[in-house]
Amino acid sequence: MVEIGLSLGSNQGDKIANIARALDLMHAHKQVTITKASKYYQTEPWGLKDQDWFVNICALGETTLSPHALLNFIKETEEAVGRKPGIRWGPRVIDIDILFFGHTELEDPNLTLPHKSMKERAFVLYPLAEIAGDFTVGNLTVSLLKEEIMKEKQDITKMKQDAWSPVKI
Ligand code: PH2
Ligand code: MG
Ligand code: MG
Repeated sequence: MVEIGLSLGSNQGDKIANIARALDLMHAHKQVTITKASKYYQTEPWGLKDQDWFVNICALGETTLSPHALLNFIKETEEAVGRKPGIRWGPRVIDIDILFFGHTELEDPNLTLPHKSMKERAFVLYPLAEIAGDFTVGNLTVSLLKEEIMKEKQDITKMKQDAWSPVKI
């Protein structure tokens, strides 16, 4: 078992339902357990500004899959939730990114671990700090990285909706 960290986001359709469906599908896989999800956050678009706001969360889990097998399963899950090919940083029904895979460091054309841009993204660090503040990326904790990014005043609002919670059947 390896501990994994995920970032999920949606800015099309029923954003919360899309994220919850993705978590349900991942949790239903025999070799994946989603152990904890953050609350939902309403976040301003990052990268490509002229699009609808996003809902983002982070989740923690465990898997016996390899990093690339997990990535393939994530692509299948995104398709099952309704993702269509689109432009980089553009609107999407669902996006699931692997933030970390234990402390594995890996870089190839399909996958970089830990996630390359997570330190620059408030929409990742706010929800991640809620559930994994003590996790270290490089030699810095997620809490500290969040403190740093807070200075940039990106618009991130925690929503009232209850967090997704795991029910394994
Ligand atoms: N995802 C992107 C590009 N920009 N902005 C926010 N707020 N949230 C996202 O999940 C997001 C984004 C591409 O993956
Ligand atoms: Mg992404
Ligand atoms: Mg992605």
